Amino acid sequence: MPASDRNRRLTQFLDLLRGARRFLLTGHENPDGDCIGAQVALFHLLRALGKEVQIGNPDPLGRAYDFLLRHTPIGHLRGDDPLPAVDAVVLLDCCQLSRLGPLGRRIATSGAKIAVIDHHVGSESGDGDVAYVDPGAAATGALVRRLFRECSVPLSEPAAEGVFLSLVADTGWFRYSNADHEVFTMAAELVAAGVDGSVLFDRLYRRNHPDCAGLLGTALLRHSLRCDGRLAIACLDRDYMERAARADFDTDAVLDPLRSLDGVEVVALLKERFDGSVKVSLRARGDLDVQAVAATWGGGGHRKAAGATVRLALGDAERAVVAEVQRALGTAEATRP
Ligand SMILES: [Mn+2]
Repeated sequence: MPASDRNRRLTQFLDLLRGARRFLLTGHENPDGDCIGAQVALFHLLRALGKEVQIGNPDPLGRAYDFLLRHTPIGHLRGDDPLPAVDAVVLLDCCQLSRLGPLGRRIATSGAKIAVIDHHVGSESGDGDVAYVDPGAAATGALVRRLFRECSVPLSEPAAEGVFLSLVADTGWFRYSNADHEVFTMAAELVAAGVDGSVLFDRLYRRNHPDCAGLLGTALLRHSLRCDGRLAIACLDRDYMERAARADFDTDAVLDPLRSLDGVEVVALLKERFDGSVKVSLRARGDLDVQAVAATWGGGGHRKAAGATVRLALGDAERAVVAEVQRALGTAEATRP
């Protein structure tokens, strides 16, 4: 996108931010660390600008994130809860109301202006009346950090904690290839603003339910290597997902050990949902563009991390994913013992 276009879009976005008085911040179903961290930071930016603001997500806050509540109210809007009267709804870390389930349909008919802040490819053409989008940004929280500067608002400690959560969530604690100069520069500012990374790490990952070790082990035992060892795939059925939900186990923890295997270029995690559809999460280590693979089923994301919902039974979804990854890798299928 030409720079003039980008500037025009940012100006439109800032005009809406300044013009509206009452805001609802929301995001995709099962909000992750980037989505929630960006919401927390934007909450404090808008409050500093004198706005009325509330956060209402389509799903309840995961237990790992409950420490954020000491500074920031993070609500959950059920399908039949009344929508708060607001002038603008801000979608963070996604661009389509369809990603919000029933809540999205109610927002669509509410008459509120829709603003999008996102870093996924193609989000300019989502449901936002205005959109602040940069696919080059490592996290949505990084975009909110830039908005603090645009609005000349200094970072408060609660806002800094939100941005830091976003950055670590989407860069795998600064290990992924998207951990660029901006990420490390921001991280230094956030630490200067009072964030303690090691305390945050303990709060996020070291308060797990005792069942989580067994759940991780079970999921890892279910993996298989396909496509001549270049694809690691694990399928989690509904029964497993119910047990994971009871222990609030973040199944994304399964991805990294699989990605660590020598020769593995793609990891696919398939989760059977309660409605019978299958959520496919894809991660790439090499050059393969998993966003293009996810697009086969109408999904999206980034080159190295993408997802889609597949409307097939779990076994059929597994076959479809193997076939699609195999096509993308341009290799013959060979299953290792
Ligand atoms: Mn993100």
